[in-house]
Amino acid sequence: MSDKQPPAALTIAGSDSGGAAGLEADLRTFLTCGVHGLVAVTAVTVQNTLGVHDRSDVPARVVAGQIEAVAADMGLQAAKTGMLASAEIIHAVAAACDRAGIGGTDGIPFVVDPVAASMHGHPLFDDAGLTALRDELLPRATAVTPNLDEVRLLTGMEVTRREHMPDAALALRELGPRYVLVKGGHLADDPECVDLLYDGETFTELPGPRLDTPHTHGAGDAMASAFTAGLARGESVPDAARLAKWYVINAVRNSYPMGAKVGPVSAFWRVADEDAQR
Ligand code: PXL
Repeated sequence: MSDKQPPAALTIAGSDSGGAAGLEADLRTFLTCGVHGLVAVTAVTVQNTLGVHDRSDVPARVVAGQIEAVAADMGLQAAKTGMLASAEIIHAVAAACDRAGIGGTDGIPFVVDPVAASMHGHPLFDDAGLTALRDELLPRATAVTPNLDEVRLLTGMEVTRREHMPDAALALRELGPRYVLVKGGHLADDPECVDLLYDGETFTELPGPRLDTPHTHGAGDAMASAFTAGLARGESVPDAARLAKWYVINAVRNSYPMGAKVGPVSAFWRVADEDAQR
């Protein structure tokens, strides 16, 4: 036994039976960033690389119960959201986070990844969910981490060039988060993959290469959970964002084919070769 307690982070997210995205990606990322993973499951998806075939949402009361139970007894240093499934679950998450001291000005750092659709385009919540996320979670967020589709859903702004990203960050910050991290991965014509961090005063670019692989399932989840892990370890928001960018570049660089379509990003590169056996 070790007396040393690792930092802990909570993911409030859905399960991906394919193990590429969702809470499975979050837990793997937390582990490989040295952080104990706590979970509040919001939904179970029936999923493979061909799509999301079915899903069952967890009752809102049970989602809130998981958050409060782990916060009350085990303690956590950061939290994140992924798939939130419905407006009802989002109301319950917001109330549970208030009770658990997650988010807000002096609360536990809280990363809101505004996951709106699966990578196959299946909605992971509806319009009421989007409104609830915008009105109830963004004002509590330490940071929000949208891709450009999510920027459009949240602000109505169409970002088609890197130069548009600062305006999108300004608009998102008006919705209440302390920091905005806009991800440039969806700018297919951009030769690089640059993300932008904004704190209300300063824009910080997080540079990265555009990697030539179709296998990117779970990249957004890996980035948001590495960011959350950095915060749980006590890093500043800009340092945690840089860690997340480094982590996701390596995760995509080491991604692998599986199934008929888009394969998962990797965490094997964080594990010793003899353990990973690949
Ligand atoms: O990558 C976003 C995401 C989050 N959570 C679940 C998902 C997906 C994408 O497929 O299935 C459960």
